[in-house]
Amino acid sequence: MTPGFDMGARAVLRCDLMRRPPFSETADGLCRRFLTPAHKAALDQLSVWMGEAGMSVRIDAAGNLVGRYEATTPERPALMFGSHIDSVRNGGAYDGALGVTLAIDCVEALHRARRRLDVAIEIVAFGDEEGSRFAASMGCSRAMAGSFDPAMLALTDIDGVTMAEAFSNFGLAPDKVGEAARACADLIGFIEPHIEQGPALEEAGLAVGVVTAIAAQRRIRVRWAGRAGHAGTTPMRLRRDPLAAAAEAMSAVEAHCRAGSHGLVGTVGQISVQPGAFNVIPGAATFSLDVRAETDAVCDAAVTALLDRFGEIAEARDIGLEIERVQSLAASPSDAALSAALRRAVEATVAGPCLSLPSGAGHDAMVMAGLCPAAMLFIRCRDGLSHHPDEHVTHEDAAVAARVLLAFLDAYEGPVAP
Ligand code: HGY
Ligand code: MN
Ligand code: MN
Repeated sequence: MTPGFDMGARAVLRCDLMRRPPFSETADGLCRRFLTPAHKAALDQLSVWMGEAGMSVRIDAAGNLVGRYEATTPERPALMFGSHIDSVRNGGAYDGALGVTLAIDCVEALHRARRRLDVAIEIVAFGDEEGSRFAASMGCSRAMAGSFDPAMLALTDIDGVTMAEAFSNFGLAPDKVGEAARACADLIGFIEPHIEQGPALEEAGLAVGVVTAIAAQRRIRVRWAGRAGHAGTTPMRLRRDPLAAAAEAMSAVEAHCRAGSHGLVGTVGQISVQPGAFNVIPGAATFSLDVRAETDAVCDAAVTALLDRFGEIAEARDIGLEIERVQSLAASPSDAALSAALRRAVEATVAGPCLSLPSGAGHDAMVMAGLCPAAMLFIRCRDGLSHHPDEHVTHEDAAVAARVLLAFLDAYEGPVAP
């Protein structure tokens, strides 16, 4: 099928366009947080592109953009494609957004060829996957999957704005977010095209691969409370320094996870210190802990071991310790039938076998798996780098991914109803 535009390459260029204001809150590096004007601008732009692809569009009660390309007969259940369009601070242009722009390229190719399938096609742009504005993540796919926790509405951003206020400011009723939930009968399956954000495809010399499972993920906030004091007059033997305790704990995270298996990783990405003055011994220190592994059992065993170690450190240093479990995402195996169909599409598109690989990164697909069968197509990214301005995808790899998605649709012989 020759759609008359460079499928895949255009998807990359559209992500490049959206890495700058007004689609980014900052000019130096992409920052597109949930329910901000940058998010709104991205929704408006994607709505235009979806409309050009022959889709009807709507914003659901959770702020998700949902495009729909009707089947040969109206009101058929849909195969849904998509990903998130929010970003981490100083993030890359393709993490999430490429999954949406690639899907739009594919639908536009069908539209230009005046083709319709027995199933409808929907494309979703989830507004909050990263949790870069409010602490818990995946709020939008949770709303669509019917698992949104209203307690999230009380979370505040760095400026003290609650998620509820952010919804209201965006023109959405916070008490109606749950209305975004879809019925199982609406969706046959969810396919998330996404950059790999890791080195496996590049090491294998492959443009695309199919995800076997998404890692279990635990997010925990760890607070250490000591006693502030004068940096010059307080002897070391009399100190109860919470930052020193936190530093010992952070080293323990690295050592434990380095020695782990089953893809165990542990990350301290945020740390804050009070009062944070040059000449004051800290009174309090707080850090974030992100622990992941291929299975829930390995992930939970690591969390237990680390929290026990933190307790030992706190006791030995006479430091207060408070543990706040922020989020827990279960390991999510991909749907076997959808993944097999994706693998067939890959093998029909590129010479050679299709690589199947796990995802250490979390994705909306792990939440959507609670609503319908879910699978993921990974696209190679340079050096496996992501969550970084130098995140890079080649036009050629994106074109391969677009052809795979079209081959998947072309050959789709699955159920036309869930
Ligand atoms: O943190 C993650 O794995 C994803 O990028 N939100
Ligand atoms: Mn991400
Ligand atoms: Mn992502």
